[in-house]
Amino acid sequence: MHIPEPVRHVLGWYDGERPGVKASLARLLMHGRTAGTGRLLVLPVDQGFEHGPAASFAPNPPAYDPRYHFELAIEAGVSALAAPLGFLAVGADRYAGAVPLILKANNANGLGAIKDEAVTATVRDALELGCSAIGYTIYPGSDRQYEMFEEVRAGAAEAKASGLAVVIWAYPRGGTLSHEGETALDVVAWGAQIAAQLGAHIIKVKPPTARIETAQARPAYTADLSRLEDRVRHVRDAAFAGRRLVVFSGGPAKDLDAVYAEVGAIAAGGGHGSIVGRNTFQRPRAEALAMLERIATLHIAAATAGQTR
Ligand code: FBP
Repeated sequence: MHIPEPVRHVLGWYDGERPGVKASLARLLMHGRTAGTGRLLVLPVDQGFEHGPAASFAPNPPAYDPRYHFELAIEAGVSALAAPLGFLAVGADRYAGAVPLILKANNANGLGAIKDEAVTATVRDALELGCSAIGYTIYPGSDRQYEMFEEVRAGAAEAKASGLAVVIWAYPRGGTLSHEGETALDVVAWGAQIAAQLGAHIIKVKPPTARIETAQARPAYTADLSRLEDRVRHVRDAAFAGRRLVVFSGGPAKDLDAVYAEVGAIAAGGGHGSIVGRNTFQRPRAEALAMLERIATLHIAAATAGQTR
């Protein structure tokens, strides 16, 4: 298969990494609608575990079935489907090879007060399911952050030794951090930096607001950061000057114009893609497919216009 220049360029950021890991990254970057552009579009479906089944799937009941998400991911042509072990195990055999998989190997739920995650799957599970990558969430700022960092570092090292790419969901929360502070620009950028330091190849963050949370960072933020695309560019810079793939999440379901405006700003700011769950699978299938197509188109257009780097 010919690997186009934008993908070779991205793979160059990971020089020194094992060939098997780079091949796994290439698999993600060469699959689906955004194939060859250096951008990613991921369908994450861990919300049943994290937010509960009814809150996640009742708006569109076919989505209770894990196979629904495999078929949505395949038909939409996303770069990868990301989900916990139980979910992936339902479809990995039947849909083997049809869409790259990311095993979400630690999980939390909203029932407890402590901001922590349990390790729920192993690197061996990921290999047996045929995954291209393994994913972990970190909660920078939480009272359990350092244990989480150690778990993720160990999991990432084992994954890389087995040729898997590593995705880190960087979600600052817990401890003394305010709710608004979780998505403050300096905090999101800090989370992205920590994920990069922990060895992530792909970093998943929430779109940052213009709020600056920490006193020590405030003097650094003198520019006008009222536009999301400029904030996205800053977060990308925080992840090793754009030398790590940074993708942005969708959040709770919102109206179509709001989704497209946000994705448009992410794409224009050089964000490397979108990872959008509830906004897609909580809508009827045809609407979800149309939405994913539009999101892909926005990223492809931005990449083609040379805004990737
Ligand atoms: P959504 O697009 O549905 O927000 O999914 C992206 C995601 O990262 C999921 O993987 C995860 O379950 C969810 O966001 C976490 O959301 P929250 O921060 O509200 O717990």
